[in-house]
Amino acid sequence: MRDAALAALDAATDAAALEAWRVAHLGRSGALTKLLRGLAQLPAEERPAAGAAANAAKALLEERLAEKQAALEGTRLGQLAADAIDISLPGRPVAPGRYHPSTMILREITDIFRGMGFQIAEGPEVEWERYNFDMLNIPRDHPARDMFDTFWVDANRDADGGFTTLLRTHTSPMQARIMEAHDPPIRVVVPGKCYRYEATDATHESQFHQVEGLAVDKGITFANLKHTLFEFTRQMFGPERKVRFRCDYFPFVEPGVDMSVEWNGRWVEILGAGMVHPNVLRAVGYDPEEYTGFAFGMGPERIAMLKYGITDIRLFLNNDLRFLQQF
Ligand code: FA5
Repeated sequence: MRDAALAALDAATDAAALEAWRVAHLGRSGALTKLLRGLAQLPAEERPAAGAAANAAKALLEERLAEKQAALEGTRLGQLAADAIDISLPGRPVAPGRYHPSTMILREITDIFRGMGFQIAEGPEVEWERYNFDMLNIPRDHPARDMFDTFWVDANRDADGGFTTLLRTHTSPMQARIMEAHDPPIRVVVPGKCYRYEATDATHESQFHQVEGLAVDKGITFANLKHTLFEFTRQMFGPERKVRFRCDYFPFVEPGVDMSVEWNGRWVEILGAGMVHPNVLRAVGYDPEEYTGFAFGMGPERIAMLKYGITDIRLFLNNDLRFLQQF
């Protein structure tokens, strides 16, 4: 019995097996315990020798169990020590995140307009053709659609099989959405991403931001537009920076202008603007005899380029940390 128990003990290699072994061989209903209890049934002269042998076996098994437990504990402690965290090691630095330059300039722009009493709204980047074009006085066959090289989205088609959804080419569709949902007075700016299918160069990307502005009320005039945009450029670039207005054409304004800022001896266009076209007001159910408004759409990346001396707009989206970490 002793030898069988010792062989079984050799085979036990973890704490659970050891405990099972203890129960089987030394436990209250284990074989050895039963044997010790049965001693009383032996003839009196055999009892001392049998008792001594059984007790010796029990002592030996207990001793071996203790040894084995200690050995096992030793390897477990060794493992724990090996796994331990060395709290004296210096930590790995976590690089702090930072804002993208487009985010920074967008916040700067919207803050300036907030200071002039404009609210901020946002709208969908996947837009209906209707808002991006039709409601802005650009019906399907209008040549001005060529101004906006469009990424169409094949999600919806009209009866003739034509696409009716697109990646918005400008933030101007939000003019129609906002006027449709609210009565005047309106004073709002809309920051957001725009997309155009065009060959990229130093001042043109196929994904860029715009900030749309819209003010509609009784008696809004071109002078209000000019004042607002001059005040904006004064705060953004400082009072010394040269800016210029020129006539420009957009189907959704009349008259239309663009505004450029001087940079290294040349003019860089930063926005288009004008008085909201009566057809646009009519399309949203406003009476153009009662209400007038101005609107503008500016390019924040262009503004950041002028402000920080960035020479190529493509730097904004090519994820070069040497560029991004300068802001
Ligand atoms: C428009 O998109 C008109 N919706 C602006 C407007 C709004 C006019 C309201 C009148 C009333 P334009 O295509 O010129 O116009 O773009 C406006 C500005 O967006 C540009 O001045 C420029 O700063 C920026 N922009 C346009 N295309 C790109 C491009 N591919 N990459 C970077 N910036 C661009």
